[in-house]
Amino acid sequence: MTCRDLSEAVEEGAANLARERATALLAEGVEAEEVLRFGLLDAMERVGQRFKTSEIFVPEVLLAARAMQAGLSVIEPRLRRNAIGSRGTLLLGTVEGDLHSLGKNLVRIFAKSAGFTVIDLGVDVAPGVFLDAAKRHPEATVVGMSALLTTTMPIMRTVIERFEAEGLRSRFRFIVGGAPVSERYASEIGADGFGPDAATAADQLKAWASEQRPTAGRGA
Ligand code: B1M
Repeated sequence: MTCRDLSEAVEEGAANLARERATALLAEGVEAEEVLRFGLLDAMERVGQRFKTSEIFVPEVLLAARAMQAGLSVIEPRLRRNAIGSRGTLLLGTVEGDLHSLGKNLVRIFAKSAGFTVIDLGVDVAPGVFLDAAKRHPEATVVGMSALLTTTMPIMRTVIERFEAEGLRSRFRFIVGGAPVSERYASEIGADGFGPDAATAADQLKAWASEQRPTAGRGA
């Protein structure tokens, strides 16, 4: 069994097979991070390319996403193995109008393994829902937003603006990510951090958690 076998199962949208192959790879001693990278993420990369060139369509992409999620659920406990006590609370969601969940789910897994409590608000999360969650969870200090569509990226700015308008901006740090999002865009919309991938996002969270929070010069 190789990661390539798993990757093919994901690409074909065979969820049960993906689950079986991910389980077999772990049983053979392959590291969960390797399974993630070469068995799951590579497959979705190819699926994206084939979707772009109209070789496959939404139903096939959806099946592949389900198969990836099946594989992810197998490796998740291994990725979380090193989790320690809570380092803080993250409010996480894919922004309004956007149904892409896999990247957001990966951020959840990596943040949890880094010791954070994650309030996962799901996908298609309206700015008001982020705000309500901020009010309901006074312990939360970070908001993480994922966007996969160029049309939904601007919602991330709206969320930050709404937090500013409600006087909540200074309590939070904002981290954003998703395939079309760049460091430059993150900075343009006033986010504090950008995650090119979920592991780097978790590193950023850890760095923030170990810092003394600045109290001046950061928004309302
Ligand atoms: Co959609 N889709 N999709 N899709 N889809 C893309 C994003 C697209 C690039 C495909 C393409 O054309 N090549 C394209 C967007 C083009 C654009 O905006 N310019 C696209 C489109 C057009 C659409 C629809 C409009 C298609 C249609 O209906 N005609 C539609 C929109 C629906 C909606 O959201 N309203 C749609 C639907 C879907 C499915 C539902 C079928 C399915 C999603 C299923 C699901 O998520 N449960 C789907 C999928 C799977 C994809 C592709 C193929 C794969 C995305 C993915 O999950 N990648 C994608 C092509 C691509 O991205 N190459 C595509 C794996 C995932 C782990 O990566 O989410 O990028 P990603 O996360 C990465 C990093 O970005 C980062 O960490 C992860 C790696 O560790 N990251 C963060 C992500 N969020 C982060 C947050 C952080 C930090 C890092 O901090 C908080």
